[in-house]
Amino acid sequence: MFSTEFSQLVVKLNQPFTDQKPGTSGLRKSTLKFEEPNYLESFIESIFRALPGVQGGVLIVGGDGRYGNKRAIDIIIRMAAAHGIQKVITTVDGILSTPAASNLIRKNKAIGGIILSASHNPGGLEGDFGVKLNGSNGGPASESLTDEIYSYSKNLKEYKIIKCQSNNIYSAGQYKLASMIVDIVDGIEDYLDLMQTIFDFDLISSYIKNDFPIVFDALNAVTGPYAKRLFVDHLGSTSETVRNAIPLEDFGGLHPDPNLTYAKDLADLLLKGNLYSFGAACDGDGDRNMILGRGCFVNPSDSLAILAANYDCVPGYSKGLSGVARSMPTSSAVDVVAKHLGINCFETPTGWKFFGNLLDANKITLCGEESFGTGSDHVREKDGLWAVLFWLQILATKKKSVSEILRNHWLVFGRHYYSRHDYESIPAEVANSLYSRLFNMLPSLKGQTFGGRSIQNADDFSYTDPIDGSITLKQGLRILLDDGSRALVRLSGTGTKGATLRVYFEKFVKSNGDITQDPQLALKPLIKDIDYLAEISKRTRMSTPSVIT
Ligand code: VG1
Ligand code: CO
Repeated sequence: MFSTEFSQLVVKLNQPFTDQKPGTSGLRKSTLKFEEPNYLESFIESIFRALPGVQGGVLIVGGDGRYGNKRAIDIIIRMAAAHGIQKVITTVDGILSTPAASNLIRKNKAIGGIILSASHNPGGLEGDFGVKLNGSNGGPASESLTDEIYSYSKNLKEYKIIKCQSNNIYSAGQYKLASMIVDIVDGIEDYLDLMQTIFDFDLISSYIKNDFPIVFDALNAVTGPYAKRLFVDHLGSTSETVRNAIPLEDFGGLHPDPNLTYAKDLADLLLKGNLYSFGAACDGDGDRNMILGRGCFVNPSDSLAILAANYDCVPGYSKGLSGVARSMPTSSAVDVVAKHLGINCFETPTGWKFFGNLLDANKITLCGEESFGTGSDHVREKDGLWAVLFWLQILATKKKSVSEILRNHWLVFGRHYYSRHDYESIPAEVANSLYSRLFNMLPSLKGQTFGGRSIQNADDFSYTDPIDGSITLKQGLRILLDDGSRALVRLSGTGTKGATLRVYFEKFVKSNGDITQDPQLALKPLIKDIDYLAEISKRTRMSTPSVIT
């Protein structure tokens, strides 16, 4: 319980706050950095100065349960009260996934939400912490808002906070702090209610109870409590369905990034064992998803295309799709489906915020990224468990295995061989010089041979938002070949140790071609030539990437 005794404090700062990068909708740093005095407070103060509607507004706050989550919620609540927020809505134990936060913002007409997570980065004292800001539409803060936060943060001299005994309440109920209401809600049921408006829970339930065993790995992160309530309580699956179900401050040492490297135990269960017909995992904050079938892995780009192609299996989308979108590095598999459906397909820069305007304007219903992110207009974030339910709904309707669904898709639409190679934690100077060297080479590449084909164009991707006309430059280097194949190079914006170089490869094979190859083999000429051209292994001194998807 909050003490009734409190006073308002204005804390003076000795130095300005310069860590917030312009154009990024949050702050992601090492946990230790966030432990420094006034560090978190400085960023939160900048948010409260820039966010519209703070006086008398409603704010959603919660996080993925990593180390620092509860302390941060406490600080944000006390600062919110000092800034005239009317109500903060947070959740039992402070556990709130990113898509569930997006839902709460929209449902409660909040001015925005603060989500405490470094997403798929490891947690704990040796890991990372993060603060993500979402706006009133439920999506990641727009670039104009984050630029404003940045300009406040640079000149920050003080912050406001309520001083009172620390709050340790994390059970449901309403409390008062000064004149502000703190509403602690369950959080999970709101989200599952939304899922029930989209999917047919009865159909999925009877399917998975009857000889279609599934397994879900929460990687000791935020989705555990959601998944247990969903799969066990609502859908009637056995309690063993959810692995690593309790959110832990350090994720039990796991790296909560659902890919074949970091969710290897789950991948092995599906790829090597035969206990389960379907497997899935989500990341730290529950917005990413990985889908596996018995003996098969679904590439996220294919996953988006398959969801779009099978939209009519899902009651929530039975009226049809208004359009689809994918980030630039995501494969064009969904473009082919959009063409077939006669709807628009938009190509945006990396990052969910670029889908926001298209979703708000009802130009798209589904969207996704190659980085294990898929979502729809039901919220303004990618949504891990939603994607899992979408897959289960397709499987329960078609009564086919995951590998049959995949194969049938390629037989109809052709196959976009696709892979992403990540070189993690490389020295920033190495990454930057490699990148600028390749950038400088772009104009001379046209017409040259690459991966056995001719380079049709080579450029740095830029994007004009079709709704507000805003322009975003420098979104990744592209080598585009005359048969539609591509090799792309980007620097990650989410890593915290050194730099991460991402290299993406795509090659299309028609439905009557060889659709059964191993992607690394099918893409070998492209992989070999980008290494030669950009001197990746030579400059990074890494003979293989850290993660291959
Ligand atoms: C990565 C992914 C990108 C995703 C972003 C945030 O960014 O590539 O597709 O939108 O993470 O995901 P980058 O700059 O490291 O490539 V999450 O799960 O942090 O909300
Ligand atoms: Co995430």
